[in-house]
Amino acid sequence: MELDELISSKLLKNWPSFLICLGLFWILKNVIYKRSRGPQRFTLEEPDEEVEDLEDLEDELQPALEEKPHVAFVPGQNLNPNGAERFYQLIQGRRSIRSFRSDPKPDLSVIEDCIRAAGTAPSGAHTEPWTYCVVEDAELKQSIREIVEQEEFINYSQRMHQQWVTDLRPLQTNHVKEYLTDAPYLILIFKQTHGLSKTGKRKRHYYNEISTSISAGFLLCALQAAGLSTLVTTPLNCGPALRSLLKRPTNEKLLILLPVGYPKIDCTVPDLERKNLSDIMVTF
Ligand code: IYR
Repeated sequence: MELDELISSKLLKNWPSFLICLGLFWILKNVIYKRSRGPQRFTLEEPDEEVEDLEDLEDELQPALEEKPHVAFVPGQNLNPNGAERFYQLIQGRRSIRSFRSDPKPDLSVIEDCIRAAGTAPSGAHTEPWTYCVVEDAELKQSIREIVEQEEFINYSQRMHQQWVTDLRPLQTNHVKEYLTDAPYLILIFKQTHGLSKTGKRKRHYYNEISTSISAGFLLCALQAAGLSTLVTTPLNCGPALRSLLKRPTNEKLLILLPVGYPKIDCTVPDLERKNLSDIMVTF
């Protein structure tokens, strides 16, 4: 019997073990390949311009905060029995607004108070890893609009999955973003992926995205309390260009962009319903 005939007859007889070996080889190959590529990322996610090198952080161990004795906690309005109900009444009236009046323009001091409130949010190891950029300048708003519309055109036509575009249809959105030049203020919220210590070395910023998102939530509540309207936008693929436009450092990554002001008189909103308490809350 020829050698190749011998191999093929053995393979044919032992085909179940051959298949098992092939399967094991395939699994092993995939595990090794996945490991070599590092963690998977959502393909539409913006690539970090700068890969964080954790080894390059502060080498001497230093607590993020000064080690001081704790102080007594003085409760504020914590005992208000109607507080939650009143807050619910206020916040349930909030809607995402996409059509803004250029005037009247709210006082900058009101925006400052809202951002002050946002700055009271809890953060990982109290690192406060956020930067709020407030844009009032018309030319700058125009440049922001151009960057966003250019990317959103590609997003809607190529990057976003057909299901995503379909899901957005009831909201009547598209790549044209008039609110970016109409709204009297744009607030660009950046998360800081790391900070700088007193000695100028990189300082770890724990849970910087969660912390900044919580802070942004506080801002939404404060704006609502101030009688202002806004829209949470997350302009896909615009982060680096907007960061350079505003000359922000590379440790700051754009998380959210909010147009802020008053709605146009004829402004409409989608006819949405909210989930019931029983749909969002489970009691044990
Ligand atoms: N960023 C786009 C698309 C968009 C995405 C989601 I998710 C929305 O809830 C709304 C819009 C835009 O702003 O048009």
